[in-house]
Amino acid sequence: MEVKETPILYSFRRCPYAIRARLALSSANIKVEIREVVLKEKPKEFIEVSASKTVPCLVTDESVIDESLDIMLWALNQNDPENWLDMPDEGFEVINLIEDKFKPYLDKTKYSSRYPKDEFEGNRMIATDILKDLDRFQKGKYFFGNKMSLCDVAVFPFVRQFAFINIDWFNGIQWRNLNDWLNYFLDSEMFVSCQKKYIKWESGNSTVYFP
Ligand SMILES: N[C@@H](CCC(=O)N[C@@H](CS)C(=O)NCC(=O)O)C(=O)O
Repeated sequence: MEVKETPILYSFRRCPYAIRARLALSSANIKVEIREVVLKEKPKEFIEVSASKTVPCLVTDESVIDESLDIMLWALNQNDPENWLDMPDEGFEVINLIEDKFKPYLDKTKYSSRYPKDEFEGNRMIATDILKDLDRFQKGKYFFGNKMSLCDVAVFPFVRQFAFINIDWFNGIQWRNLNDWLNYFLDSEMFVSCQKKYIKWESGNSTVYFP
């Protein structure tokens, strides 16, 4: 019988893309060797293998998967006990909207000191309006009804990041469902167990497995 190597996941605890990759690997119950990358000191092993030099990056004995959504799909296509892939195609449109339209304004709000001061309110408002549309769009407890799907999991880490720029301000908005949805994730065993702290990986460290 062919023995497969344990895949290696280059990850960073706080990165929203890495969070969603870990959530999918954990749901699929796929064990990986986790290597915590400090983005300012990327290890040479990571630089050599990742074309984009971004985390997450999953190295299997067959390929290198450099995009978080591809890592999620790779994991869930092998094992999807919670049926996250059971989602209308519209889910991918929502994921794209968050990555392409929301993320730039999330960054401009979060890292506002890098941008002109007078643009802060406008940038934050653009990001908030996108989330308000999503809030109206939500069809139940989750985006597509009462069952969690890939879309919820792929989008959650970005909404979380935006909310915690100023959680009091975020909580002050009259959300229809989005705040309950966010809190559900934040309090879930699933998320908490994906946010364990790991020390920075260096060649020669003993192997750490996730989940
Ligand atoms: N499209 C990539 C984006 C990943 C990404 O941008 N990750 C950030 C961290 S949140 C990163 O590694 N940035 C590289 C750097 O800061 O040097 C994915 O979905 O995996």
